[in-house]
Amino acid sequence: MSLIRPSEMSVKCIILLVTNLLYTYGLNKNPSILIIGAGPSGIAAASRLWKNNFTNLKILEAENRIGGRIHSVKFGDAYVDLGGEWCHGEKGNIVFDMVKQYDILRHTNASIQMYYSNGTLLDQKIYNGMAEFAKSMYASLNNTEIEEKCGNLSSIGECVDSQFNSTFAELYQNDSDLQTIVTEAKGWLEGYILGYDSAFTIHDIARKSAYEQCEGDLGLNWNGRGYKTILEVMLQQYPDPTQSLAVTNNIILNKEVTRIIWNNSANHVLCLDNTTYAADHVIFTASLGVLKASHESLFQPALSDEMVRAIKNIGFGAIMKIILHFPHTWWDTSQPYAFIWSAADRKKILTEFGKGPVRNGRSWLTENLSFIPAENNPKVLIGFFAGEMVPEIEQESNEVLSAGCMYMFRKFLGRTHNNITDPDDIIKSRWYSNPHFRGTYSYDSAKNTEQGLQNKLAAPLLRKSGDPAIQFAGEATHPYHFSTVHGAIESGFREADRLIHYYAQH
Ligand SMILES: Cc1cc2nc3c(=O)[nH]c(=O)nc-3n(C[C@H](O)[C@H](O)[C@H](O)COP(=O)(O)OP(=O)(O)OC[C@H]3O[C@@H](n4cnc5c(N)ncnc54)[C@H](O)[C@@H]3O)c2cc1C
Ligand SMILES: *[C@@H]1O[C@H](CO)[C@@H](O)[C@H](O)[C@H]1NC(C)=O
Ligand SMILES: *[C@@H]1O[C@H](CO)[C@@H](O)[C@H](O)[C@H]1NC(C)=O
Ligand SMILES: *[C@@H]1O[C@H](CO)[C@@H](O)[C@H](O)[C@H]1NC(C)=O
Ligand SMILES: *[C@@H]1O[C@H](CO)[C@@H](O)[C@H](O)[C@H]1NC(C)=O
Ligand SMILES: *[C@@H]1O[C@H](CO)[C@@H](O)[C@H](O)[C@H]1NC(C)=O
Ligand SMILES: *[C@@H]1O[C@H](CO)[C@@H](O)[C@H](O)[C@H]1NC(C)=O
Ligand SMILES: *[C@@H]1O[C@H](CO)[C@@H](O)[C@H](O)[C@H]1NC(C)=O
Ligand SMILES: *[C@@H]1O[C@H](CO)[C@@H](O)[C@H](O)[C@H]1NC(C)=O
Ligand SMILES: *[C@@H]1O[C@H](CO)[C@@H](O)[C@H](O)[C@H]1NC(C)=O
Ligand SMILES: *[C@@H]1O[C@H](CO)[C@@H](O)[C@H](O)[C@H]1NC(C)=O
Ligand SMILES: CC(=O)N[C@H]1CO[C@H](CO)[C@@H](O)[C@@H]1O
Repeated sequence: MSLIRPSEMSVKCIILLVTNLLYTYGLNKNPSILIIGAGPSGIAAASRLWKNNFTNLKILEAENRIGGRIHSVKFGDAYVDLGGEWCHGEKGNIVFDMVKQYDILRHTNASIQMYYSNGTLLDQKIYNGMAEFAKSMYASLNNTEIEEKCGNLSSIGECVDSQFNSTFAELYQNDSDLQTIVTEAKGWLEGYILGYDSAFTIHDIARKSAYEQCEGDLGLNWNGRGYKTILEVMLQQYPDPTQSLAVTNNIILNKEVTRIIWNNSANHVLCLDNTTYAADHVIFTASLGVLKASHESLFQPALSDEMVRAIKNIGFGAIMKIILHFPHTWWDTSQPYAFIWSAADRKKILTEFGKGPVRNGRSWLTENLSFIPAENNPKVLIGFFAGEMVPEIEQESNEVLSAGCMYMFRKFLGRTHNNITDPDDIIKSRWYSNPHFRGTYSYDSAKNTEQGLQNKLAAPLLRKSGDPAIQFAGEATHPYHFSTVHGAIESGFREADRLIHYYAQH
């Protein structure tokens, strides 16, 4: 029998390994972590934890793809985005910072050409006046004149209603044609505002919001690569795919979580397919829409009253995109289009084009529409709808949607554009009806008077030991960048850092 003495070398190795583990995990353990949702916040949290050697990690995703409300689809010559599309700002924007070295982002031409339903191009000053007016409605812009008039009003809608006529009457006092058109364009203006906040009505959008814009260009586009690029950057698949983080192997798709049970020692996660997972920590990232619909069944024990109040009182609505591909380009690809219905043409639709949703005598085709040319994708137009009819428009067939868009293009653009042809392909978003989202992004609601609701939504559920049991990330948990991809990513990093710091101290 011979005693094998370990070599000096391997002893050193073992000591090094043990020290390393102790150093990295303090308690000499690699805690088990479940991240629920593989949208930008979940991917951000997973990638940061992974790079910090927290490898006992799984991501459970209900959809059959990663990305969540980032959904870039190859369509035509490039990628288009059914969800998040633009990087909003440069300074203090984590998305901008992560990709600036790669020179991908491009400026978007935001100068909209407005067409009137009699087929004429309207003077640029109408759009400029509308955009200026829309901006002035937000209290954060400190417009003293508007503040004097709207200072006591809680919603953007009330301020628009009270200021619209007088503002434009003054602006266009010598031009009754312009005054008529502007009055008819009020609905479009509402839709323009709804697009920023994804509410169903501007009467629910708070004038005073905690949202903070990043300085710089608010409409940077991905030049046909899609917003998915930011996921590839976080997962180190871009620019060099061979550097891909192995955490991608730990993403489990088609895995809808139905219940999260926790106590002072453990978390237990149940899924729709009856599988179960145990974990030391859970990071929950599903949308505020999912929380509104299911928080009662999702969490055991129930969430605190304070948290439930935040879930109820932060706003969550929906916008919609209809994306059309044509056999050839018949429009001007350099700028977006907006369509203003005359009161007479608005009435005519119901007899001229009777298909699709109608509410209170209004056709879905008058619901706040704009079309923008897709970048690097000359045969594709992206249409935006906003307002209370979005849930119904989502349900409509592609045939009706495409016929409706064509009816509109011919009416507004027929006089000025040649060769308008029917599309040969169409895709559309369905964020509201998808139970894994139930809408598009969060906003500060005019009905709410409490400050800092986003922070209440972000508060982790702690064990008696102070150990975080359930953490919350996602755009709606960001105190001032909510509703955006950069906000979602910052919230994911925040929750990863919470665990990293916790284990550095314990
Ligand atoms: C139409 C549209 C346009 C937008 N435009 C912009 C824009 O131009 N710029 C911008 O910055 N932002 C934009 N946004 C907002 C931005 O896309 C979102 O703020 C961001 O993607 C949210 O990321 P998240 O990780 O918080 O949530 P999500 O992306 O929703 O990720 C959460 C994930 O959780 C999954 N999930 C849900 N329930 C469960 C469950 N029970 N079990 C397991 N998984 C579950 C979901 O499938 C999803 O993948 C837009 C969004 C939409 C929809
Ligand atoms: C992760 O572990 C590796 C090797 O075990 C080590 O070299 C590295 O420094 C660790 N990273 C961090 C962030 O702790
Ligand atoms: C359309 O309406 C505008 C505004 O009233 C008017 O200036 C223009 O001449 C009209 N165009 C046609 C073709 O009727
Ligand atoms: C508006 O005023 C507030 C408080 O005085 C200030 O913090 C903020 O920077 C101002 N915003 C703008 C856009 O000037
Ligand atoms: C706003 O409310 C205050 C206090 O109730 C009142 O004094 C002031 O006149 C109101 N201002 C406007 C513009 O209504
Ligand atoms: C603004 O003008 C429209 C149309 O002329 C009218 O119906 C509405 O009552 C006016 N609103 C206000 C607040 O004066
Ligand atoms: C309207 O016309 C009057 C008289 O011609 C002129 O003094 C005024 O400046 C004009 N207003 C605008 C907004 O153009
Ligand atoms: C805590 O939850 C775990 C997992 O569901 C369970 O096994 C354990 O018995 C629970 N502990 C207490 C004290 O309830
Ligand atoms: C899960 O379990 C329930 C109750 O036992 C059963 O009705 C259901 O069919 C199961 N679902 C799957 C996907 O196995
Ligand atoms: C942007 O739009 C304006 C006017 O709407 C147009 O004159 C200009 O050429 C466009 N710029 C680019 C870069 O396409
Ligand atoms: C537009 O139509 C005319 C006549 O049919 C044709 O000669 C021309 O090539 C078409 N242009 C495009 C861009 O398809
Ligand atoms: C042009 C138009 O119909 N605009 C509508 C936009 O959406 C709001 C809210 O649903 C409606 O009130 C407007 O009429």
